[in-house]
Amino acid sequence: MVLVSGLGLQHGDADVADCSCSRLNLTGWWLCPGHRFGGIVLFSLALREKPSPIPAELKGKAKTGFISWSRLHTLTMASEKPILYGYFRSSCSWRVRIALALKGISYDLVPVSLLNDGGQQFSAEFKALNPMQQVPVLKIDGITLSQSLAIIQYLEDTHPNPRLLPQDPKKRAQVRMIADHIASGIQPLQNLKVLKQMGEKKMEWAQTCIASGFQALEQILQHTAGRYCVGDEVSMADLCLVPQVSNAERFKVEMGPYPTIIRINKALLDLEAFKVSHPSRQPDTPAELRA
Ligand SMILES: N[C@@H](CCC(=O)N[C@@H](CS)C(=O)NCC(=O)O)C(=O)O
Repeated sequence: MVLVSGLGLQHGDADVADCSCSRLNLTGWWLCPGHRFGGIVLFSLALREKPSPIPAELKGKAKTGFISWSRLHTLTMASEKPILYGYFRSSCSWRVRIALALKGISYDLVPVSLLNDGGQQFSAEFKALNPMQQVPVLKIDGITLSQSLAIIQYLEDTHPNPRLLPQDPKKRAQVRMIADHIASGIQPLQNLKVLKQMGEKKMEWAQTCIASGFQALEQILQHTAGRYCVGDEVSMADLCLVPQVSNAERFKVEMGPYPTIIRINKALLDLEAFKVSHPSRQPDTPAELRA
């Protein structure tokens, strides 16, 4: 018997349900919906062997069925630990680190220094992973994803707890609005690539972009915020807010005019997932910037 756990299976997963109809080489499986990751699968190595009896502790909770070798391969691929290619100070990498921490997904980190070696994001090896030459990149479940919001959305779809997008369509749209406000309307304007073009004016440019984005955001948050950006639940909007405030502080933006942003940021930084993912606590954080 081989025990494979943490596969991200969902109870009622159509793929898994279909497996029982497969006419290919079969192996036994059990699906336990109570498991933290949604399922435990136990494989028998013998072909066309009947599934072994369900252990007493899984009786009533587990299902039995069959699975094809090709599906077994897919599931086994899916069981590999995700790999995050990121940089300690990258705000977009931090968004993804917070999501991984909140959802309790362990991962391996491959640091990509945006400064060393003229920028490791420009290496041929990294360009093969992300032609856009930006972090973060997440290798997960046999696919390679870039774009932090797309990554977070995938994590949300595959690991729905805790929820980062509210179920209510209006709140959900507000979360996306704020996330896009930061991810499309502020961060790209003060990205490293742009700042390099600005030369000596980079500080002034970054301050102007962040300040104008924050002025608008402050007004928006006055309508949407509770304890956090949208109501009282942590959402994808909050995952964008905290790293952006950190950038604002780095570029010495005067934060006085944004009391709501300051309040929400402070509340979020008290949460463990935001602490462990903080740039001052990453494996690639230089000693002088460590908390
Ligand atoms: N829209 C992308 C933006 C990614 C991005 O701008 N990453 C920055 C770090 S936060 C980067 O890799 N910059 C490298 C460069 O400018 O050369 C996302 O959300 O992931």
